[in-house]
Amino acid sequence: LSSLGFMPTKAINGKGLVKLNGAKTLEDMVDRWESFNFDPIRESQVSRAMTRRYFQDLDTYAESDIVIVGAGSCGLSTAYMLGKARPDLKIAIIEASVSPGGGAWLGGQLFSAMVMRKPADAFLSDLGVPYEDEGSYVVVKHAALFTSTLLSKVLSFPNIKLFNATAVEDLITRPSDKGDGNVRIAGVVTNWTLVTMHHDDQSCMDPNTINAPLVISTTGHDGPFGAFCVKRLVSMNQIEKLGGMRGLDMNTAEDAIVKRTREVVPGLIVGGMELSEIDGANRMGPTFGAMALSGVKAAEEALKVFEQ
Ligand code: AHZ
Repeated sequence: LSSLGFMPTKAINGKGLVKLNGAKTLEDMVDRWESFNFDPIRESQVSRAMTRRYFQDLDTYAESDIVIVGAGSCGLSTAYMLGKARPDLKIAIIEASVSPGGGAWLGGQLFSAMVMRKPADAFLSDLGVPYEDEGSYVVVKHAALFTSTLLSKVLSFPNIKLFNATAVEDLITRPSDKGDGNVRIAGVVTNWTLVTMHHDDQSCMDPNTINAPLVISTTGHDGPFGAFCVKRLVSMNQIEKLGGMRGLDMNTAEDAIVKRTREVVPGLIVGGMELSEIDGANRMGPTFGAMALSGVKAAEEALKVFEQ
């Protein structure tokens, strides 16, 4: 078996505990395919195994400490830093698409390799993603290696739940503590993305909510689902207007995005390319260092809120 490159595995029982007694290893299966069979199951067990956990998660995360909107490279980097630093915080990630990863998982893979300018190599080293050093920048051999490693780490944190195929369609607000007519953000309104996309031709589709003292928005630049939270801030009169993303300039864009990662209104931190819309910053195209480091900074800003 080892010649096939398999290592003996440990089975995981229904409670998520490692169970060694009586569990088959891959070695047990070799050359025994004639007598092979799976343990029996009833279809409803599969349904219940999935839905019980999903609805338990909806219940658990209805009150979260932090909601991250968008599971692109910035949102996932933010989640990774927060998951490492604060295993005590309940963190929900809401991703409109079925597939997490945002642009890093989509266009980022078209030429396979992913470029990160230094000093973002520090993030890759922390994550354990190998790269080639090209002097002022580094190259990961495939963008999918970056995103899948980041995702696997994020999803392994017991205090982080990713709700994908779910869109944030509004923000929950409360009057600002200052009594100045402004608001602080106090959570998000969500819906399954397919429902969100059909508000014009279907009726009566009640959304769901998550209360949280802090929302971190990393929904990318404007598009069908992009820049969601900053656009909503304009329509609710919390910022006057958007600056609009400017043309491509890698050098100015990446510095600006990291530097401008901040709490834009009380309770709402914005990171990644969504910032380019609010501030009128340049885009950087296919270099991802600013997304990782904006995530590091967004996490740092979030930790300040919880240390107050
Ligand atoms: O599906 C979106 C994507 O996965 C998700 N999203 C957007 N609106 C949402 C909503 N509710 C839930 N209302 C929502 N999810 O947010 C994710 C954004 O990921 P992204 O990769 O687009 O943004 P990012 O800021 O993490 O990374 C930007 C990557 C880019 S774009 C770019 C350029 O155009 O020049 N360069 C880089 C590096």
